[in-house]
Amino acid sequence: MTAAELPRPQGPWIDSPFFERELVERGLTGERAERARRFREEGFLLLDGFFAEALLDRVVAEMTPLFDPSVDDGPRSRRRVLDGFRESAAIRELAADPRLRALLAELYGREPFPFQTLNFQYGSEQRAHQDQAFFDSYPSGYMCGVWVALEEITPDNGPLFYYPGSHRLRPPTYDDLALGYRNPVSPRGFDYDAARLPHERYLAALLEATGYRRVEMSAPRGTVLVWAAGLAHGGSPIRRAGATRRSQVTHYFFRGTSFVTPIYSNPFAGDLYLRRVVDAGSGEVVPNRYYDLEIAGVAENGLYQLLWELDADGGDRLRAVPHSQIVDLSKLERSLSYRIGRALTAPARLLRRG
Ligand SMILES: O=C(O)CCC(=O)C(=O)O
Repeated sequence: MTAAELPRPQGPWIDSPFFERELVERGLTGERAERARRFREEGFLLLDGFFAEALLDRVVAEMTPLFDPSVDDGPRSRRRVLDGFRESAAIRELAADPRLRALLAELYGREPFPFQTLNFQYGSEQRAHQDQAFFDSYPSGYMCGVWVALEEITPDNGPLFYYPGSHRLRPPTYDDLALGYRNPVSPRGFDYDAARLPHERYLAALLEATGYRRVEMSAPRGTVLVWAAGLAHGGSPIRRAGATRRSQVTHYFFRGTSFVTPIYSNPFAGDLYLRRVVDAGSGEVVPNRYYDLEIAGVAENGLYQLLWELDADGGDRLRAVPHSQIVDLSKLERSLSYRIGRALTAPARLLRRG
């Protein structure tokens, strides 16, 4: 079979059933081939001494004033700072590091970009979860996390833990969790977080049933852990009260894909939670794409339905319509203007039918 005939299913090449052939065609040998094979099989990579000490020092100095000691937990609290890249050049520099992006580009075969940063002052103590339930792409799998130790991680300051190989467990969708349907235009409201806890409970049971090994990561300052979207991971308990555990997590998507939150979506009913994402390095909005089509209309994170359209020249277009624009017919039918309009146009409808 010639190279052109090699089947190329969509999705990261490291997950391809033709992985060994892909390695050859991409010219990856020796340590680079080994690295790709390890990442494919275990779902994570450890890199020592990847960043210069001076940059780690700057990140610590610039993140420290961004924590809010008056809030115990949340996006901007005593523990964590969400998207500190907006204020801090050092956080941005770490997130957009060109050597790191080159490594991710080699592993995934697409151009990565950082879209979210999380800086921690204390261990997160988060239960095991898979980022892929909350951040995935279409085609699936073009997402990863990069965790950097900004100080030494010991068994007592809330080390990160992960389950090697668990990236192969497909994260449960909302419907897999059998939580019942949700109507996004219902006045009863839409609880986005309804599946967070069930997801964690399901994953805990699944990890126990499948027997994956839990690894707690003690590591020197500067250690980098790259995790695949599906790798189950979380934060261990802080066993020494008050101990700090400074770290930065950067989440990456890859260009040329769409950015989705599967656990908020309902593919059967056509409800897709799409994300409007910004490249944390350049500040530029990165469009959602399906093949070579840019999906128009994703003005903010939210639930959308996708509509096919033709432009004036007969060209294909795909548009995301937010649920806020989807007409609530029951409300419309009750409105006085609708009923007057219907009454006025009734003779015309009768004539058409006749
Ligand atoms: O740093 C930690 O303890 C966990 C961070 C994490 O789970 C995440 O960012 O997805």
